[in-house]
Amino acid sequence: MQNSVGVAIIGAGRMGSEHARRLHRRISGAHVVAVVDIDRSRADTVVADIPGAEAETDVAATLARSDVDAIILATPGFLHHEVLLEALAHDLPILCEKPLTPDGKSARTVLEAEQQLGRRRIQVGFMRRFDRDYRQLRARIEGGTLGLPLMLHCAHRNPVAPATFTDEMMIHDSVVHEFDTVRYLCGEEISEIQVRSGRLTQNASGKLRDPQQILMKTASGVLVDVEIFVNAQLGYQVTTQAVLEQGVIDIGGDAGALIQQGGHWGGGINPGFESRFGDAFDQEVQTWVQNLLADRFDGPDAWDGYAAAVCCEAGVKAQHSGQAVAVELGERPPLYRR
Ligand code: ISE
Repeated sequence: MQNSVGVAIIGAGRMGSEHARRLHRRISGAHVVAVVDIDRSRADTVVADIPGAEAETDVAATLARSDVDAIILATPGFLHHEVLLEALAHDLPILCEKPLTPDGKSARTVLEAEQQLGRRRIQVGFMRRFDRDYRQLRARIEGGTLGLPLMLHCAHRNPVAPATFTDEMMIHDSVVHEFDTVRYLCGEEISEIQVRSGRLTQNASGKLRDPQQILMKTASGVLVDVEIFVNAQLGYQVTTQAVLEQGVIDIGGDAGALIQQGGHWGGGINPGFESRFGDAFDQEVQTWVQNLLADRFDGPDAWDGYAAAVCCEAGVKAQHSGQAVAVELGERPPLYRR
């Protein structure tokens, strides 16, 4: 690869257009060569601000272009499978927005295709792994000075969910992040998932059960609870409290300026994930590009995407049954052992 990676962005929606702008304005060592969307006008709008980038509507033709060195896949998750297989057939590096695919079976076929290449080409967009707070918490847990982790209390609040948001999307779109962060923080797999709901907010539309509580257990017995509340009104908040044998660590509080004015004091709450995790997204994409230029791989890989997909399937089953559902991953293939 030369000294600048030519990237095609597949999908010109909320995440795809964010990534295109990010690559163009803030990331060094890469340039956007194409933005693909079945809706040409959306691709046109994104490339309008990016000199040299072209709008495309055909994924297969774009993947075959000689100036495309790598792709960022930002279409909805249910469209990922086919594009992943096609991009792997071209041996292209892929930064795949979460989820890898919506279920364990399709994720397995992606793992198999990647194993045939003999090297890891897919990084999954679990951006929280690039957030300073999460990194510090993991380093503290790994360092062991506070003893072993016993419990994690997590809150994941969105200001408001679209009217089309469903119970299943609470798991696939939102809690998928906690499935990954729990694995990342604890350094082990999740073995069991249960979902409860109680009093529901009147601010959710349709049949959505909001909020919900997700309970998990890891292989060694760490207990995890997650409040997922997608119409929390107050803003965007993602927090974790880790309880260890010798102490407690909190991350994710909004730590901006504290303002005192007119008989009040207070600060701001992030409005959305773009601002809350903006630095983490930049870090994620910049690290991916640097690794591509250096021909290395380091980041959440397809196994992490597969594990999260299996957890999502178990989570949706648990939503329906109300019972604890076991997570069965099978053996981790050698390509993904660290
Ligand atoms: C969205 O897709 C995200 O990835 C956000 O991080 C999450 O908070 C939100 O619930 C999802 O819909």
